[in-house]
Amino acid sequence: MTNREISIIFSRIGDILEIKSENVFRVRAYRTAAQNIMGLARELSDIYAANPEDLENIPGIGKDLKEKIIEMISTGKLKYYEALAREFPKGFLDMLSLSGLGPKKLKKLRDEIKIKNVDDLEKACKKGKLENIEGMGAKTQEKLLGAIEHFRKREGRMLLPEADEWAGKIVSYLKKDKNFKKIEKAGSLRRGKETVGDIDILTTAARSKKAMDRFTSYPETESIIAKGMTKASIQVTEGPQVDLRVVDAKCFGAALQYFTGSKQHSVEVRKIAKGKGYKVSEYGVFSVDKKTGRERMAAGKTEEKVYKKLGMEWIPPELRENRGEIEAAIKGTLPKNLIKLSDIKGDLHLHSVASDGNARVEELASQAKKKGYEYIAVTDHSKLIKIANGMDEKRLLKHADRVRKLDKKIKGIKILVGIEVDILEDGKLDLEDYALREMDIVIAAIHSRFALPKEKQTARILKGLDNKYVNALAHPSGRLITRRTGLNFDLDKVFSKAAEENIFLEINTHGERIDLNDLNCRRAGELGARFMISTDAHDISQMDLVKYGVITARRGWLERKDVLNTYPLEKMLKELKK
Ligand code: DGT
Ligand code: CA
Ligand code: CA
Repeated sequence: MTNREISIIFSRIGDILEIKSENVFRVRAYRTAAQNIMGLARELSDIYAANPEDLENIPGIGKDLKEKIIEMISTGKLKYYEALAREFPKGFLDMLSLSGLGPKKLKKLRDEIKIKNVDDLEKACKKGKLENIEGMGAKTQEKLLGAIEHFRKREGRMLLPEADEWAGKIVSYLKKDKNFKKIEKAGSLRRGKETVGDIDILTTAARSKKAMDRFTSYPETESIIAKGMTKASIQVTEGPQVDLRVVDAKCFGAALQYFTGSKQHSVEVRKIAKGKGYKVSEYGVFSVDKKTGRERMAAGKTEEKVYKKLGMEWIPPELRENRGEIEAAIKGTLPKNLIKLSDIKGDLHLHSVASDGNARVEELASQAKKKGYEYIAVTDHSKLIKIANGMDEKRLLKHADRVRKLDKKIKGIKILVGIEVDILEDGKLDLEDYALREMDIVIAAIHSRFALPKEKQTARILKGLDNKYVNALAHPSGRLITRRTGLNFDLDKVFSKAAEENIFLEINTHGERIDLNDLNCRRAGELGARFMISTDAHDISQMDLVKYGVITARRGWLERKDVLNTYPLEKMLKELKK
C-alpha cells in the first residue's frame, strides 16, 4: 500500500470516529497521523522494509498505529477499518468524499433527516430539506448538489498512473504464457485519459479458451464478472475491472481501432466509411457488393491499413476524442512531430532536501543521467511554504552556490539551480529580485488563497508573471483531480500573457496533478504559448511520471517544438535568458 492509501484510511477512521462521537483525542490522533504520512518523502513500505522499528520515529505514530501500518503494508487491508465501516449502511461513508461535507454535517444529516447515501442526499437537497437544519441552508444545498455531480462523474474511475500500473502488472502476467501472441492495451488507457474507468486489453492467442483460463486465474482476482470463449472480465481486488478480448490476427488492427475508441471518434470514423461505401466493425473494413450484398474484407490487420483504406493518416490514440482529428487526418494536417517521451531532454522542476524533497542534488543528478537526460533544474520552495521548509533569499543564494559547485564536480549532466517561488495574494513574488536574478530558472506558483474570486485571481497571476525574472508558471490551474477543482481565473488572459512574455506553462504530473490538462494545453497552444513538462518530483522515483505529462501534451496536440525541455541544452538556456 502506498502512503497515500494508508493516509486516506487513517483520515477516514478519524472521520468515522467523529461520526460515532468518540473521544476527540483519538479522532485527532488519526488525523495527525494521516497528515504526517501524506507529508513523508519516503514510502512507509520502504521504511518498514529497512527497519520496522523506524516507523515509530514518524511524528504522530505510536505503537498502535505502527502495528496498523504494518498490517496494511503486509496484508493490503486493515481489519479494524473494515469493522468500523461495516457499522454503517452501504454507501453512507461514500458521502465523506463529497467536498464540503465533513463528518459533523454528515452526522447531523443522518440524525435529523435519516440520510443513508448519496441518492438520499441528492433528493433531500432538491426538496430543500436541508434548509431547516441548523448551520445549513440553501447555499449548502446548492454546493452539495455540485459536489454530488462531481462525485458521480468520478465514481469508479481511477487515475491514469494507477490504471497504467495495474495494466502493466496484468500484461506481464499474461506475457509469461507463450499462448499469448500480441497483447495491447486499448480503451481510455491507451488514449491516455487522465482517469480510466476500466482497463481493456486485446490479444491474439493460439488457443482462445486457454487464454481465458489464464486471464481469469490472475492471482489478485476478486471475482470473475464474465467469461466466454473470446471475452472475459475480472474484478481485481481493490483494483480495476479488466476486460480481455482474444481476436483473430487478421483483424487485430480493426479490433484495436474499435476498442481504443473513443466511442465518439469511432462513430465519426464510421460515418466517413459509410460515405465511401465501406462498413467498419471490430472485425475489419468491408466493402459491400451492391448487387449481391456480399461483404469483402478490405482492411483489418493493422490500424494503419484501416485508417488508410478510409482515406486517413493513422491517428495517434491520444488524439482520438473527436476534437478535429478526423478532418486533420483526411487533410494530412495532423501534428507532424507530436511530442514523444524520447524527446524529453531534462526535468526542470525538481525538489531536493533543501526544501521538502527527499533526494539530495547528487541523487537527482544521477537518476537524471540514468534516464539519459542532458540537464535538470533543482527548484525548491520559497519561504512562504513553511511546512515545506521554503527558503528565504539568504538561504537560497547559499544553496545556489552549493548546487553550482556540485554542477562543476558532477560530469555528464548540466545541473541548473532555480526556485519555485510563490505568487502572493497581491501578485508580488515571495522573494526579492536580487535573489531571483541569480537563478537559472524561476518558476512562479500559487500555493495559497485558492478561493479568490475570478477577477482577483486573474489579476494576481498576471501581476506575478509581470516580474521579469519569471520563466515558467507551475501547475497553472491548481487543480487536484479528485480533491480540488482548481483556481478560478481567466485562462485565455493568462495563456496569452504567457505567450507574449515567453513564459512557459507547466504540465505538472506530481501527485494528483495533471496540470495543465489536455484541453488547456490545446487552448494555450492555439494562443501561442509554449510549455514545460515537469514532474515536480520530491523523490527520484517520481521522475518517471514524466510520461504522463507527455501523454497529456499529446492529447493537447503539442509538438516537440512547443515544449522547452525537448530542446538541447544551449537552445534551452537561450530561452531562459531574460
Ligand atoms: P472508460 O473505460 O470509461 O475509461 O472509457 P473507455 O473509452 O475505455 O470505454 P469502454 O471501456 O467502455 O470501452 C472501450 C472501447 O470500446 C471504447 O473506447 C470504444 C469501444 N466501445 C465500447 N462500447 C462501444 C459502443 O457502444 N460503440 C462504439 N462505437 N464503440 C464502443
Ligand atoms: Ca475502458
Ligand atoms: Ca471496457
